[in-house]
Amino acid sequence: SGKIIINGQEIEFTCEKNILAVARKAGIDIPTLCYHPELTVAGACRLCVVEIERMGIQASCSTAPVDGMVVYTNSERVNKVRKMVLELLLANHNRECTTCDASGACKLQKYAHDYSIKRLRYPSRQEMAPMDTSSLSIVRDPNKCILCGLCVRVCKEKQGVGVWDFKNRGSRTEIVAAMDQPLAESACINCGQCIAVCPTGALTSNSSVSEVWAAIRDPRKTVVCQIAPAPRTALGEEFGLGSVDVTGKIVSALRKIGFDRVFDTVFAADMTTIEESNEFLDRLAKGEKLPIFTSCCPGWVKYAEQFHPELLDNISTCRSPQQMFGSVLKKKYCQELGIKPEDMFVVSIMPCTAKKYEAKRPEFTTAGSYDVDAVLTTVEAAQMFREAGIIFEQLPESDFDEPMQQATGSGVLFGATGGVMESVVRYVTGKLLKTEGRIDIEFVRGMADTKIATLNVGDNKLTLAVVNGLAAAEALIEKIKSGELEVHAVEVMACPGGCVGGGGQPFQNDSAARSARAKEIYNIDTRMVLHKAQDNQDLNKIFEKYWGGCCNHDTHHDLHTHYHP
Ligand code: HC0
Ligand code: SF4
Repeated sequence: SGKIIINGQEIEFTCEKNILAVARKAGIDIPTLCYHPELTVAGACRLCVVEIERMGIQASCSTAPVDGMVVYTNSERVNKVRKMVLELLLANHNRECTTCDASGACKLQKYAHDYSIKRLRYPSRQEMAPMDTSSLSIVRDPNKCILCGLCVRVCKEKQGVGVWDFKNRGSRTEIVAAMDQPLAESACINCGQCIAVCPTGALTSNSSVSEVWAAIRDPRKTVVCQIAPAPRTALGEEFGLGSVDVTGKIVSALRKIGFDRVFDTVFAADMTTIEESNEFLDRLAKGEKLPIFTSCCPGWVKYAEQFHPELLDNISTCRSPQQMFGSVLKKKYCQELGIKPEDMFVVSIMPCTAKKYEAKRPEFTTAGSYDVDAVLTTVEAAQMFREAGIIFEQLPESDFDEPMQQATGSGVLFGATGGVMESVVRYVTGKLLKTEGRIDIEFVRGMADTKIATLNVGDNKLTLAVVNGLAAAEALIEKIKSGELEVHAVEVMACPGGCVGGGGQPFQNDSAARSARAKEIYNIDTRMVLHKAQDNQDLNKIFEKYWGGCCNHDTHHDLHTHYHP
């Protein structure tokens, strides 16, 4: 600890690792492209340079504060270097901002404005390299890559997957997917965390917007939408409303743009809670296939298929809420409406790019038609609303459609890390101990990447673990396999903070944004009337009407699946 002087202002530092963090703490921003507070420091882009007395120009991300240091963040020399860095990057960049999905969210675009870059002294790049559109989830445009390496680091450090890497050196340096293959052929789990950290439009979601417009405009199609838990506290950010609950406005907007029915994925999350909790209780009674792992994150499921085939029997056979709802709509609700599965077009709004991949898994079809036809990310949904001229901020709130209208707070919790576990615990305690009302399970909450606790539920002493980020999941799996840790159930979500931090959520997708979204998820739960899945009366009626009850042979057929290595 000590004090440094930044721009004449004395600032104390304690545990900050670099000058950049000290400055930002004091309310002085320094531009960065290759820096991310949650990843290792690369010091590659040189945009964060500052001038330090007796040390000259230094990168503030990789220079530690030393007591007595005198730093200038905005001197003439500093700005000259920054402008040159920006000009060099722009010279080698496809600058078609008007057609770029990242326009408005791009840091290179922002800094070019901030630093008044008007005319480039360097010729612009002539040859364009082909885009990689092979993946259902992620599109990569190499012409917009600035080689910051954040995608390389997030995939390696947070997910332990390591799909992206540098190739060649010097001016021929590029970033490629493993073995220089198309992304779809790699071990990519589709989580989109590389999109979330990419400062430019080099990585974006594989948009389903035009496909959805086409279905809405097709008179033969009944278009149905479901909305996941996490987008409801993030979509408002796209319209300047902050991380507040905008569920009712999203429903209104979807009706306005032409959806025939609008449902809540939370209804299906309650369904998942009931099916999965009973599967868990059954395995506990038999003492088999424990610990049970959750199955709702398709990033995690693909990771397990590729790297832990020995665990596939432990993963819950439940389909994710997205796919349970798709199955209900295409197998049952279609019949009720008297239409064929191929004449219904099911769209889901998800915080997630991996859900695009999940929807196209061959397991999840009905009579040759996908149970979920298209997945829009939160960002893509907002784009459609803007395109339709909807003034989102001013929309009134609407309710979801019947007969699958009710939802419980526990289902909403699915959107934050720990939420699936909390829902299961609420269901199990409600069932075994006949408890009424809401029970909050505090240990599962919060943004730590690993949370473990032992709870007494009736005669059962249950050790439960919640992880987010697959590197954290990998560490936990190693402890379980070595016998160091004995657990009964594990919730795994690939993204930091769970789905609130998904790869399809608005920028800035940083820890502050994730915490704000998660906080509102818990606020929604407290405001709702029902808090455990078994209290959802619409759901109980649907279970009765379609399958003669829950957790039986027929629900197993329609709502569960099997995973293969
Ligand atoms: Fe999630 Fe889900 S909670 S995975 O994070 O389980 O995407 O929001 O929709 O399916 O419900 C994502 C979010 C979902 C599903 C639910 C689960
Ligand atoms: Fe998708 Fe959620 Fe899994 Fe991230 S944690 S990959 S948003 S399901």
